[in-house]
Amino acid sequence: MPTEDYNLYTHFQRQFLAHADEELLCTGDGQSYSYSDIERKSAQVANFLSELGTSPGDRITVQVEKSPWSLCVYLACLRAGFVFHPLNMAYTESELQYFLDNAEPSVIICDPKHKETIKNIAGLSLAQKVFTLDGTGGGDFIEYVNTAADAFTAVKRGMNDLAALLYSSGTTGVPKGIMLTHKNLLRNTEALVEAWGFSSNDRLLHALPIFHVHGLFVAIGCVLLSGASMRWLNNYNAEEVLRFLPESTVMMGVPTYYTRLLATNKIDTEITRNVRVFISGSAPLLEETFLEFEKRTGHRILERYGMTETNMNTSNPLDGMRKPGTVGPPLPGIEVRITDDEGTVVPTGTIGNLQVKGPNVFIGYWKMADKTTDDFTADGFFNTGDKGLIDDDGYVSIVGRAKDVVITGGLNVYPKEIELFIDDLPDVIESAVIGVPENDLGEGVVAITVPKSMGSSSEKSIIIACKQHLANFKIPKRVIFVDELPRNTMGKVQKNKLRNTYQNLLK
Ligand code: MCA
Repeated sequence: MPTEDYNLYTHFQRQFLAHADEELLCTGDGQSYSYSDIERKSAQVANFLSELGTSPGDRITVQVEKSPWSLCVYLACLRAGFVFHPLNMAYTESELQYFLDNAEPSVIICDPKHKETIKNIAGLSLAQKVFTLDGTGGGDFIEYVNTAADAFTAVKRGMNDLAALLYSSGTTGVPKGIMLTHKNLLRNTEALVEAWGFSSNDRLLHALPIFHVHGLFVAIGCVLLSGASMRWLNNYNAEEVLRFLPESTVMMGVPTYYTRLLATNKIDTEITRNVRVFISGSAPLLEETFLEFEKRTGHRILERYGMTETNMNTSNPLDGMRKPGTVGPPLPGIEVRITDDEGTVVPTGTIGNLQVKGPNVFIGYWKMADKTTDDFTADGFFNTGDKGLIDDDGYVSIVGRAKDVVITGGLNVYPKEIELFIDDLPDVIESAVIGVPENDLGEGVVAITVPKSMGSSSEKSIIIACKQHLANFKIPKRVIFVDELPRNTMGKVQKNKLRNTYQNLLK
């Protein structure tokens, strides 16, 4: 019996053929690319990378600005079976060192301004396979790619073949590589296209970065599996979004995108008249944002819930009741359950540990077999580390986190990573990093620090030191000095107390 081909690109291909001459994307400055333009360019990238000797399963590390060409690199990796390894542009040299050592890529594509740094990190064996690509299609990569053939037959992929490796910093301070297969991405995208009613009539306003699940797999996936088109903005800017809302039928974003729209006086029923659904995720959407957005536009934002390890798990319905403060029922084919700390499923309405099982769930952490075993139950559920409950209607609410993590502007920051760095600074005894409410980003990172002696260190010097080693979104917005950290009888820092004390610090 022939086995199923899970290559995600092969499943997109139907739309590439059906809509060959139609627009797939248009940039903010009006450059239009048809489905066949992107099909041919991504074939050239796949051919060029293959000619370098890259084989299916090899990692391709990509740290570049969002552009039509960066989309082609992603699609080329899918087509050729390479493992796409995207990196946030904000990562610093020391962070990059870890990712490159751990992922062991065969090829690195980076922005021209990072080339020398990355070549040094990559070392001699890889240095000749470092190519440059900037946000306008400049750099040596495209010069090489332009000479490659523009047809490529996608390789067949089995159910466990990797499509992407995405890193998430962990509670221990060490980032983990999350192994996502073609099957994970395919099954989740199919579920989302169905749940959100995507069709070739849709035009998505795409302002998200494409180095995370939200902008990469959810947004691009829904468009390419349904034959839709997108307005492709390099980053989020409320004025630009307002400019293109009238032509859009769907917008996806983190809650900050919606609070920033509300902060303008221009978001109303008229400008959103063609939008059929606004989707929010990656961070909790405050009920007040939901209600204010409905008041101003008539739209009830559809909130859904996912994580890098699982892509999307639950979604409020397209048709039917969207309940603010909930993330909706599980998507078809996905099981969600709430358990107590012993692993027993708790009754409806009870708060507990949120666990997930389904074809969307990743196959494990890269080179971390023990960590993988720890995070799965004996019956195959993934322990998300989120605390939640399921109500009588089957709607899931996320009510807290078992893991110590801050979500700022839709990005996860693990306090341990920042504490380890600050604690190592010469004038610091110890620190506790917390998230506190912040109007724009939802939560902001704050470092409560015990100095060797009061006045030996300054807020500014700690922030400057952090900026040299940590990506910009991890930098504390404030550093507060205290004589000692509050601890319980076991000696554990009481972060709840700190969060209470400083709850108004960034408001
Ligand atoms: C930038 N800064 C941030 C953030 N982004 N600080 C904290 N949190 C952030 N997210 C810093 C900048 O370095 C700068 O620092 C200062 O804040 C102001 O920058 P600004 O230019 O205003 O920021 P921005 O460019 O407007 O970016 C904010 C943003 C952006 C639009 C919210 O971070 C964004 O697009 N976030 C979306 C992230 C995303 O795609 N998440 C999905 C993850 P300074 O002033 O010192 O220079 S995927 C996921 O979570 C899953 C699985 C899911 O369910 O979706």
